[in-house]
Amino acid sequence: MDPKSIEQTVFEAIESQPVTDLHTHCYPPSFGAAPKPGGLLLWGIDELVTYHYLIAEVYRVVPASDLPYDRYWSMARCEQADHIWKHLFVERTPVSEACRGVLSTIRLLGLDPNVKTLDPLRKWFAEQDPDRYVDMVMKLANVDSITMTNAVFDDAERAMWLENPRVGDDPRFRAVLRIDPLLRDWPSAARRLAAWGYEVAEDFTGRTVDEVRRFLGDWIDRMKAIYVAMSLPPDFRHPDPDNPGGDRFITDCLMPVCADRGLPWALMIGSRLRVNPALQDAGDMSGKADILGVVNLCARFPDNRFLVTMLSRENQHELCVAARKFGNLMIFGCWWFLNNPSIVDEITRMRLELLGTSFVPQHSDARILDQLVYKWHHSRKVIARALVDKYHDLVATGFELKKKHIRRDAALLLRDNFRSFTGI
Ligand code: HDL
Ligand code: ZN
Repeated sequence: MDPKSIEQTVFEAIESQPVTDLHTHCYPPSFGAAPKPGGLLLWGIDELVTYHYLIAEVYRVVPASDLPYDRYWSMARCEQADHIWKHLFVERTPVSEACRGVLSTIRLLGLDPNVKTLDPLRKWFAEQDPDRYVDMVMKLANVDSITMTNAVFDDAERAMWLENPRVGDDPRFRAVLRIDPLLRDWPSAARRLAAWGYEVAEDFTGRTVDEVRRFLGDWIDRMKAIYVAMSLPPDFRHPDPDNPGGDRFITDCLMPVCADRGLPWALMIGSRLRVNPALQDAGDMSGKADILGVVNLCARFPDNRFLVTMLSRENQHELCVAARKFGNLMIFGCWWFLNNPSIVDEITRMRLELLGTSFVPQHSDARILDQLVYKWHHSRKVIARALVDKYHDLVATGFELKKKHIRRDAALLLRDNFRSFTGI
């Protein structure tokens, strides 16, 4: 292949390859769509502009001394959006990744990113039907399947599943059983399972093991979950002598159920929650974790599969090295505070050099449906650029790179590695 044609072939392959997005917080309209109170499908310009990343950023410009947090939280969504638009997009240059993302989405939808107020954009969104808008966004983002995050310990979402077990039956979406409290706070989680009718005791007496397994099986089946997920703090360890209940849960319940069903366990490690509680979802931060927890799990449970992403930039190289040691470990994404072009570039190049094409370079983590448009538009460009340089290095060895190789690699990285690791 002529080196000059590598760049064009790579960008074409990456742009045209449909993505299976392995981790988002998006929902189909069956879960209720904003602005319906309690609707879980968040979409449209006011949700996009008030995404919690932007709340954190606007509070750097207009401090709580000028706008008390509770005053902000009492504002209507459109008032919050107007406040953010004014201070981050009009009175300052929207150069941050979260700001740029909003503008990319507006432009790619064919709208004007230079409006001084949001009203013209609100008018266009008001004409959209949420269900058709899901199709429009998936087409623009070239995403063939959206993987949800279904938090069974969230009372509102659990009620929706209990009321209508088919609520997740939208072919554009796949479900994931999200169970953070079972490790983050086993005693409280055990009490809730007992309240839901499972014979579970905090000290694992009686039928606890069987009943926790029944709980997991009931919800994996109800949701048709394609994996089980947790976000874990930087101090996550396994084994963890300070969390004997959590260790028992992993060893006697979660691992046997996942192995029996062939489901991976996704660990998202490094989120230190609510360091600034007044910022609510915007108040979490990252922390460096100990990779040994991942290494011990992969070694102790060879029949289980682990999807792992870590939040600290400082953990990324050792996570790559751990993936070289365990075929049952699939590392994925540039999560949350790592989803910035400069860091996605660094991590992707390192992963290509250490793992070849045996990893999943990105997920969107979209919380607002419209974000799929910018998160994938931005990520594809960075991933393509890294691949171009790696292919140039490869061709310099005399290897005869062909277009079919590039297309195959794009499919592996953006869809097939995840699909084959989860068996979907
Ligand atoms: O725990 C998670 O899944 C994280 O992705 C959080 O939802 C986080 O608030 C987020 O939105 N990250 O992008
Ligand atoms: Zn997430």
